[in-house]
Amino acid sequence: MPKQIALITGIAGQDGSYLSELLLKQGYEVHGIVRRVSIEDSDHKLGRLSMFRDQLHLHTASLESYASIHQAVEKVRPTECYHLAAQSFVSYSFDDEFSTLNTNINGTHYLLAALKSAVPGCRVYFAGSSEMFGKVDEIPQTESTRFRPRSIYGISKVAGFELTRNYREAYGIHASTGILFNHESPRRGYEFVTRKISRGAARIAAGLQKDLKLGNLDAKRDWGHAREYVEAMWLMLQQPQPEDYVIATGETHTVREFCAAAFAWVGLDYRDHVITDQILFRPSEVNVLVGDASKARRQLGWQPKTHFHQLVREMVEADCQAAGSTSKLVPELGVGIV
Ligand code: F7E
Repeated sequence: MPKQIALITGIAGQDGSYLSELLLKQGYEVHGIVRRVSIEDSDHKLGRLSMFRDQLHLHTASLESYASIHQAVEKVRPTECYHLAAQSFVSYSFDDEFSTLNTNINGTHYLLAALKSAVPGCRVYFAGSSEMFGKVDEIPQTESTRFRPRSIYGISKVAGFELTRNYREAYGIHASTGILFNHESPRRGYEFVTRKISRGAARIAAGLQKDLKLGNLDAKRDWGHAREYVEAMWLMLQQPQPEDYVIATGETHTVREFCAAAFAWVGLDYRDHVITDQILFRPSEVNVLVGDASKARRQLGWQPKTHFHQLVREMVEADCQAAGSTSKLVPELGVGIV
């Protein structure tokens, strides 16, 4: 069998790090595109890759430059390409609409065009998002649910989805989109709500901070484990035909429930520490997301394994270790108080 060569954009992120590990284990030659600033500040920006960095091939390129993307693709000549890089923080997309659209839409277009020109046989994964569903038409959401995005980020992902579909239909590229619902882990960035909560609970328990400021506690999300979601990405590219798949747990919980569970693991009641701040509410919110991953189960043989409470526990325990506090493991509180 010819050597499998993977190219990952966004390799330094949560998903990129789990995906690299998975592909290295399977014997792939793994290449990643990173920004120049990441190399310059590698201890900090490439921290998630530190355990296996010597096994990776990193290339500097910018999603804002077609020339640099084309050059990287031409040099690596991948057999599989995973496009994970994006401005992925929804809140920020309200503050800087133009750069979010520019990076997320043009970046995807540049990559698809470069692959088509240099390695048209390369299989491509595009990281879609449940944010594309926005003001949802139906519950749960499936591959045929209408997209009604409620943020510039969601709009940029719908455009990326359509670009991917168009390259598949017009040029015969093996390109698939994973419509991934929220996926978390101890490697999640601190700006996302789950990590903000797990870290906040751990630091409060360690006496390092008193309160935690959050926005909308009533938003509902379908939270799974990122390590399992990258397996679905890989499975999509092993299929004979390129298609789009919803990847989700099928369970939804409020941000408030996440708080209750996380604080309970450190023996605290979130109501004594969580403060809501209007500034952290979004101008337009996605109120409820819950996905139906039956197609992925049927066609890819993929299904989620980590339950909500296990995920919360794993995140809180990791942050407790970092903060020097101990998880007191009192799940009953977390399940009970909301
Ligand atoms: O917010 C609410 C917030 O920023 C979740 C990204 O990976 O998943 C992620 O997008 C919910 C929202 O993730 C705070 O209003 C309350 O309702 O963790 P988040 P997200 O916006 O759902 C999708 C699938 C992606 O594709 C995205 O790239 O939590 N919330 N208080 C808060 N959110 C944040 N960040 N901070 C708060 O203080």
